[in-house]
Amino acid sequence: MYFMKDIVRDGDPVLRQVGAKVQFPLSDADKNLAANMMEYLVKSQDEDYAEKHQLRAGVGLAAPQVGVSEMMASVLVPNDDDPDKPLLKITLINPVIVRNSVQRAALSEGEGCLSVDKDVPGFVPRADRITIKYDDFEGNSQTLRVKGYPAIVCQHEIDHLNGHLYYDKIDKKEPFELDPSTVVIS
Ligand code: K2U
Ligand code: NI
Repeated sequence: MYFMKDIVRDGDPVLRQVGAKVQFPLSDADKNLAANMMEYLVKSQDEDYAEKHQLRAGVGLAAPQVGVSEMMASVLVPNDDDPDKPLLKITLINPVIVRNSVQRAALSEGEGCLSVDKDVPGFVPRADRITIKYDDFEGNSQTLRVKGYPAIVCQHEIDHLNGHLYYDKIDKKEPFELDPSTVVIS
């Protein structure tokens, strides 16, 4: 299980590296990495456990954020209507975004990051719909199409694998300026 002490913070060079491709068959270390990252997300969304262990809630966690410079990220987007059926629960291995919609989207509250302690205000414009090619645990290539909030989360995590942080995308001069066609997600 990871705790906040295990989360690498902004300034550590690992967050600015491009992760290494994950090799198959998966090593035991990579299987454990995937399990531990997803476990963090599950436990961080359990209010009692998160409070007891001082976990920041997360809907995504990328391997570089726990100091492993590899192309692997976990995503757990809860479904407010049915806690037992998350909107998206997936481990993305070697993910590549192969299609981006022209339509942009941004979260109305901006973004945060478990690896960035400071609050960086501003909109983070991203694609509203994406197609991701990734490898599953057996090394088979899979395709995932997501839109809206799950797409925002996947892009945030895939950015981590390529050494990018959310505030890189905030317009420094006009942080709250958005193209009028951008979908604002609350
Ligand atoms: O990668 C991380 O640091 C995890 C982020 C993921 C994130 C995705 C999209 C937009 C913002 C952040 C954490 O989940 S940040 C905390 C959080 C928790 C619940 C909902 C939104 C953000
Ligand atoms: Ni992050």
